[in-house]
Amino acid sequence: MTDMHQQALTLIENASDILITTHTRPDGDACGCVAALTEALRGLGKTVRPLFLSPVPSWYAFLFDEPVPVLRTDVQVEELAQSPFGRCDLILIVDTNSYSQLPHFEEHLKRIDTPILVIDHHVTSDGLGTVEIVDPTAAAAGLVVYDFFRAAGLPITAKMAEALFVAIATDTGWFQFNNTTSRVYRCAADLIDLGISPTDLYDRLHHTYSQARFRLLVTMLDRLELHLDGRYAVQYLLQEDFVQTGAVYEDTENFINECHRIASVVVSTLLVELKDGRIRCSLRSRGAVDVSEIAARFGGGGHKMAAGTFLPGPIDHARQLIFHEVTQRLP
Ligand SMILES: [Mn+2]
Repeated sequence: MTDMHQQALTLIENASDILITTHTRPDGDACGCVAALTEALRGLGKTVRPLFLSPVPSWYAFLFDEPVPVLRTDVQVEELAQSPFGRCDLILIVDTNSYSQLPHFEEHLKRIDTPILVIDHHVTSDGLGTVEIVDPTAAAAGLVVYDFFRAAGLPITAKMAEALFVAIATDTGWFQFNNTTSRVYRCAADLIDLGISPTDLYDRLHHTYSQARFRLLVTMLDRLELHLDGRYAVQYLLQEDFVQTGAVYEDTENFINECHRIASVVVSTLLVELKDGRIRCSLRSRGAVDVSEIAARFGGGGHKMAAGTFLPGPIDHARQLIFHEVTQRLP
């Protein structure tokens, strides 16, 4: 066990009531890690209170025994300290280490002096943790969590294995992205040996679109623009698209990857107009361009191949901002 793992375990052993949270707009890695850690720490006899900062996509709900409370929907930020969440003596933050990824919860964090354990795989960091297990070489936070469970000798139940598999499979694009190392496959193989079915999980996550979600995808694809000799793909969704299709923001997860079926596409963006008028910008790269640099220019972050940020609206303005950055990097 590394020093880092030992310190994390000591922090957990000394706690009795643990709040677990993750970044806003939780993806499969975030949801899987929260589910696996919740189960693991309950197995150690701890009171564990998972909390999401924005709604969980419906297709990840099966990972949780009961609905997980969402900040500002089920509990207000000002009420957190007086609520049962205020009783926690350890806060566990997984799959991020940045204030910008913890909107509103950030205010709570800055008011309290509860110890914080961070488990993450991002390079971008505000150093939030009292103790941090951060491994930027890991393809998913799920891998970092898995290594911690193994190092600490914590048993991995079938339910935890399922959650970790979802975490690892989604952050590697179901073993397609170039972060899919032998370490990823070894971990996945071990999780399969613990009794999970990758086929069942794939069906559950990828063949369960609502009609509204599929119509939203069609709208986005219909608007695809290719620039710079087809190397840069631009896609966008407006608020009216959500109204017309009946889809919700969470439905856009993974939409950006669709255009990478086109051989010429090196960089892509998906711009989504939010209810407050801001634009959520997601970026993907096939490697020649480090999109985390582009996101960082606007206060966002991520990885070389996948990053995101918020931009001021309207959509056309946001398109120009990103186009300018991409042009400079894709001469
Ligand atoms: Mn992740």
